[in-house]
Amino acid sequence: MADTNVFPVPESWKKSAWINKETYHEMYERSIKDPEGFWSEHAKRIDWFEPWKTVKDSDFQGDIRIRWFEGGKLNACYNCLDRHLDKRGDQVAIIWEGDDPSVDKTFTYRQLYEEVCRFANVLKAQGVKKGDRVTIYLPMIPELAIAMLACARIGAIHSVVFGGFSPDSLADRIQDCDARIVITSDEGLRGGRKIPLKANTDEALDKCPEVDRVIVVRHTGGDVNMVAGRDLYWHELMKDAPAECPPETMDAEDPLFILYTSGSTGKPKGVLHTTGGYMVYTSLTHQYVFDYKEGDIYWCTADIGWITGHSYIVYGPLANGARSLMFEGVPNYPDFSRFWQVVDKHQVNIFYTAPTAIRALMRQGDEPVRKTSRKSLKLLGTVGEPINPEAWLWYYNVVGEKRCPIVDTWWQTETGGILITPLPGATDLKPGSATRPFFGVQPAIINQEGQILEGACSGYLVMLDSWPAMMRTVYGDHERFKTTYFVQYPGKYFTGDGARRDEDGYYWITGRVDDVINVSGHRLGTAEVESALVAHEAVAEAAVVGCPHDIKGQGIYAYVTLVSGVEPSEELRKSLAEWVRKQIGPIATPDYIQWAPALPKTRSGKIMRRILRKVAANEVSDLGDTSTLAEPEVVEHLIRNRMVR
Ligand code: 6R9
Repeated sequence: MADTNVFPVPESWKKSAWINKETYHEMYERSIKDPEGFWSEHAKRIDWFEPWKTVKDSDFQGDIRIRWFEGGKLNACYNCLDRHLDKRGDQVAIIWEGDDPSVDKTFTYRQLYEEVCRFANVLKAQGVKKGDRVTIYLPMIPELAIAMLACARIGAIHSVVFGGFSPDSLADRIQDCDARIVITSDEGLRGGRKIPLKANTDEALDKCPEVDRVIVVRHTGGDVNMVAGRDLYWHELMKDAPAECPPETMDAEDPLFILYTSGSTGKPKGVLHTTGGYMVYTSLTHQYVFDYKEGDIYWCTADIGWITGHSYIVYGPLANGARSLMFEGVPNYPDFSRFWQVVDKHQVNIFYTAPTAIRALMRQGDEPVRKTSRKSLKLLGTVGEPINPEAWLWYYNVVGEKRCPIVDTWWQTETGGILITPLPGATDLKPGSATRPFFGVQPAIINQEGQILEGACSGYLVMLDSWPAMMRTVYGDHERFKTTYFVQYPGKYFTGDGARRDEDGYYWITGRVDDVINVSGHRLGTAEVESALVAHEAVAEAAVVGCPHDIKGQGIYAYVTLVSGVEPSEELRKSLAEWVRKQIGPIATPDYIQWAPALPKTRSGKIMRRILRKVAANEVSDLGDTSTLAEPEVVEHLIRNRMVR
């Protein structure tokens, strides 16, 4: 595929940006040749109570050890708040825009500091100590950021669970990290609809008898059931809490948070991030990738329930003393202009969103965009999945009016921060390419045998060495960390993504090569959806694959074999979809359910997912090698009855 479109760095950006072409190359070289020197210099952007002893100690062989800035002492919350008080105590830290366009709120750094200290004291009064896990199940309201920072302040490990997850998913995540306290709200609000978070929590806690405290934020004021002796209201606890709370001294390698993410097998993994390297890396990338300058208004539309919100709504921006906008709502409420109305209302300069949102908005035509000004915008960003060039061009031409560079940032929950990305003053853009590695990042493309390929090539994306924000382990299961990321291709971190590198050394991410599907930028393991399906009494067997989807990027396509005696029907199809939605959450609702009297298997009994993917994608003329199929007629039946043509 020839790269017809190249968008060179605009002249003005070459001069004004933090990083230009020359500095990028110089700094990148140095970051690889002399990582110790490079990172010890850049680590100074963080305030340390005590300096580190070793910059980097990492080994991708054997037991896998990743340590950065060991011996250094710091506190993440102190870096996000306290250190800004002198210079910008009265400057806005968080701009909160509610679901309802008439509702918003701002917090200055001082106000945020006081709220966080109060809540840190509340947590302490509830017996939460350094190293304890705190599960946070909140909608996109300021209390979410406050709760995270309060945990960080006292050294507790937060585990934020996305508000769209079901009671079962919440229960799994509470149990896995053995949290004893949950923070939630009465309800969430999205697009005018209420989400019963407290009721979901109650249901989850039926399975989590260890949880003895629930703190409930009153947000919508909706009716909730408060369990005596267990449930307390946030506002009541905050009333008398002191607004001063000394930050706990943490080691660079002390855990900061756990965030669950889906993999190709089994239940979600608790990705563990630690303190020092994460803070250095997220703040550095936030500054350089978004070219953040003092005074800029920065808006990342992600939900804080995902890594993007952790790193680029909360920790990175606040460590930089930025003004970070937090949005409770959705792009199409009250109408399809909402994003751009919010941009105008708060004079947003930097806007970071997901391709799925761009595609959904593009479908509505240009008018909802054009009727807004957007003059404040100077930079656009995307994350979460590959962006198709058509959507990129629409974003560039219509939203950014050809004035704003787009940073297509590739990274993962595991990577903690952005790894492959343009820098707006340094990188000529190609629509659909995440372009080049950030400082200190050493990507490589390998073939199936694990050999590193040179020059223009395509294969699997791996990382050859660690970077400061990399995950350290799977919480409570280091073995799983090793086998998931380091065993298949020994000595390398395997990303699970396929990629191509072109003649200019630009990376083009082609999507997951494992059994993970990316639905609207949200990761889901096919195994999770399958186990939800087979838990239904009518289902004997199920296989789930991703299929192309115009807006979501990938949709969920399920093949279901019913237990004998159960007849397929439209009604059953609907109730299975509803069942999965209830088990995991709305994002996991299958788009297609095809009845499969049998699934295509090899003679050794392995489901041939490759074939199922082809049928789901309506690519039935070339199924590839089918010689190992046990019963070829099974495939013929599936093809005849496929749902997408
Ligand atoms: C940050 C985040 C990670 C997976 C990743 C890849 C896909 C993310 C992308 C992208 C192409 C980009 N992905 N950014 N693919 N271009 N710019 O999304 O983390 O939820 O863990 O998902 O998302 O497939 O492996 P996470």
